[in-house]
Amino acid sequence: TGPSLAVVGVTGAVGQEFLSVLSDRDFPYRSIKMLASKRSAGRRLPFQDKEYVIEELTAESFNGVDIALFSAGGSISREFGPVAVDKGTIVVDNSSAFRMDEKVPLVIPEVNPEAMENIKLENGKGALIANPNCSTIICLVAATPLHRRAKVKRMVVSTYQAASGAGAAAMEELEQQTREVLDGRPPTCKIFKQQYAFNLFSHNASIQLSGYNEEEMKMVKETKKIWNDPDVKVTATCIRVPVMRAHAESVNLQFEKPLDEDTARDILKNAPGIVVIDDRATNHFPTPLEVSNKDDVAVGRIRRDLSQDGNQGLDIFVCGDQIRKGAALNAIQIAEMLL
Ligand code: 2RA
Repeated sequence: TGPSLAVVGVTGAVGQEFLSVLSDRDFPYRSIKMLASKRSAGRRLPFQDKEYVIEELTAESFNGVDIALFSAGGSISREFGPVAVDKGTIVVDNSSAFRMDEKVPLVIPEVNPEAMENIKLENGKGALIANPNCSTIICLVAATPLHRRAKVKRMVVSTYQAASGAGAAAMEELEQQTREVLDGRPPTCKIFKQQYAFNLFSHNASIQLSGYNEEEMKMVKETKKIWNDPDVKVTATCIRVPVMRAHAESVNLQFEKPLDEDTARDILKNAPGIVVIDDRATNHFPTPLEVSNKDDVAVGRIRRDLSQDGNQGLDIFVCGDQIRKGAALNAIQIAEMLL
């Protein structure tokens, strides 16, 4: 029983995390196909109690596939996503290719499950569902419960993004550079063209005419779509920091209605997908290491924004695993909603 699955981009950091999450959550698939580029085809891949052979991704790969999890970059999603949909497959796409397409639901299961309510496996019709950008997911898992209570008028986000967002190679290079720098050797800078170890820099996404980079504009546009609120004011500054696999984000929220910090803390403590780490006495707050390889987004530093009148504003600090909740877990939670 259960759907037939395909994992597209299975050798990448997110592809590998798809497999971990499918196992951890005992996802009830009846069959699974491991798909990757020609370069990886033929490699053996142990998974659960079987050994699979990685297959080259082709149009025929989706024959008989119920759900395909894509994380192989935007061009692969643009080329093969519609092909899979035409074969009756429901595609959950981790790339940015279709996120702003108004016909494509952009879904965080804890936040806007209603966006995909018309997509059903039993219809036998293909469909495409987009996974939001990792920094958007991590921010909105924390901000939405507060938004639902007091309606966010303006959100200011500063992100501290991990190497994993740029892929496994960036994680390897961060480790290599750190060793080189500590040994007094020149750092290898192939991925970001600048030293990453013991440094931080503006996110590597391209800068637009507005002066914002694409990563920042994803936060702005995806928030408006996910909250179905084109008028909410959002601005973001995205920074790459020398951390392996979890993003950290400082989030300032201005509300339409007053929301005091104790009420906010209670809301967050009872919200899905969140753990509150907010201990002022011991200065214990969320850290990337503490959330790495975990499902929950950690929220702390919950405090009234003293630059605003009354209880109209709140500052919080959020950490979340970029590969897990930021990508693979969110996509598989979407797939679980189809069961
Ligand atoms: C990053 N959000 O962290 C991107 C990954 N998709 O670079």
